This record gives sequence, structure tokens and C-alpha cells, in this order.
Amino acid sequence: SEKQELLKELEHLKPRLEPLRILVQGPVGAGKSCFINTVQRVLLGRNVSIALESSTTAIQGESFTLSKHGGGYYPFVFNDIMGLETKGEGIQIEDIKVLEGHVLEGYKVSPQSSKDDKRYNPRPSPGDRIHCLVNIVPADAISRLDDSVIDKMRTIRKKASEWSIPQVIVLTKVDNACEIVSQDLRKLYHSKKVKDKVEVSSHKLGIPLNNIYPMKNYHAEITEDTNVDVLILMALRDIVNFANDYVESIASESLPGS
Ligand SMILES: Nc1nc2c(ncn2[C@@H]2O[C@H](COP(=O)(O)OP(=O)(O)OP(=O)(O)O)[C@@H](O)[C@H]2O)c(=O)[nH]1
Ligand SMILES: [Mg+2]
Repeated sequence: SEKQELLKELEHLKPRLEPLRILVQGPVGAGKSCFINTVQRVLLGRNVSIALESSTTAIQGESFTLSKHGGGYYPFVFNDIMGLETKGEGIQIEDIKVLEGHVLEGYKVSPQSSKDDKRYNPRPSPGDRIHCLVNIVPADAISRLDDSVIDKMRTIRKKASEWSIPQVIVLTKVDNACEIVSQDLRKLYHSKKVKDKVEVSSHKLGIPLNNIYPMKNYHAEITEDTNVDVLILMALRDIVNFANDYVESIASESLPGS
């Protein structure tokens, strides 16, 4: 099946360097934690509310390692940074130096943090950087999001663009945005309402339509839904491949003599 194919492809992934680092950003309540949980659930093939290995290492975010079904870990990690709602709190623009890999374990981001901090990494290697930026946007609330939240996301996105870091939008909560889709997820690509949300989010964040992944997270329901699984896995496959492409490109850049 399509799901098995995708799982196999992810299972056999051998990136140029490990782990690939995927940064997840988005407004409070957008579904960031649910997305990471759903990814782990689909990869393991069972409910996993406690299976995620989490450590608060890097920035204000938590870093999540994903377990394999047969033991071991996938060669990619998710970093979940806190919601971008609060003015003056949450991520500070300077803090996006994390994108470049300037931040070592234990570095505490605060408005006072500076380059003098011992845990500031002045010479980040390709493996320290973020390799893909995933913008989590709630389909049902995109039109109502505060401009300041969109501005912060755009600022981080633009910074990521300067370093050529690939970027996508994961558009969550499509079930809340469209009644028909909520009843049958297979109607997703025929939904005028979802199409509209995809276009609005593309316009607001400046990310092309073909890098937007509308989907539904596992949240309240216990029962497995292959349609949810396939949507998640297709997005994940692209995200890790984009991350790996990026790693390939920066690795060849930094080869001596090139
Ligand atoms: N209907 C629906 N609800 C969702 C979906 N994804 C997440 N939710 C719900 O949205 C709420 C917020 O989800 P979280 O994953 O905690 O959001 P978050 O982005 O991690 O929020 P913060 O950590 O506070 O920034 C929860 O009540 C979830 O159950 C989805 O795809 N569909
Ligand atoms: Mg969360």
C-alpha cells in the first residue's frame, strides 16, 4: 500500500549527516505538539502519547527524537519552539541564530543573551544548523491570526531564506475548516474551503502553494485512519528529503577547494 511504501522509504533513509534538524514554528495552539505526536504515532503504528523522547536541550524549544518500530531512532529530530502569540515573549528575533546553529546545549535564550555566553557557538558546523523550517498554521484560524504573529513567522522565514533553508507550511485542522472534509478526509483535495485556506496561508507567509501540506492531526480520536497516516507520511517524506537536499548542498559548499 501507499502507506507501507512511504514507511519503508523513511525507514531506509540514509541522510548525509545525522540527525537532520527540523524546526517547527507556529502560533499558540496551532497543533505543533500534536503534529510531532502524530508523526511519531504514524511511524510506530500505534498510539504514543508518552513514546516521544524529549529533551530540553537547544533553545526555548524541546527537541524530539523519533523511535523506530523495530527499535532505534530515525535520523531526524524535531525542535518545537514555543507559540508565537505573546508580544515581547516567545521567540525573539535575535534568537533565530538557532537557525544557523549558533546555539549549543544549555544555551538559554533571553533578551539578555549575547555572543559572550559560553554556550554560544561561534563556528557552527553544517550539522548544527536547522535543515528545514516547518511553519504550522491552523486552517480554521489563519484569517484570524494576529498580524504580529504572522510578522514574526515571516521574519524567521525570511532569515531562513537568506541561508537557503527549505521551508514548508503544514496546514493543520482542515477538519475544522471544512465540514465535508471532517466527515471524509479523502475529499480534501476537492474542498473549496481548504483550497482557500491553502491560498491564504501561502499569501500571508510567502510560501509557494506546492510547499503547503493540508492535513489533520490525530488529536481526540483513538482509531487509526489510513488517510491521516498517508497525508502525514507524504509531508514527512518531503520534509526530510528537503532537509537532506539542504545538507547535501551545504556540505559540498564547505568542501576544501570548492
Ligand atoms: N480538530 C483538530 N484539532 C487539532 C488538530 N491538531 C491539533 N488540534 C487541537 O488543537 C489544540 C492545540 O494543539 P497543540 O498541538 O497543543 O498546539 P501547539 O501548537 O503545540 O500549541 P502551544 O504548544 O501552546 O504553542 C489541541 O486541543 C489539539 O487537540 C487537528 O488537526 N484538528
Ligand atoms: Mg505545544
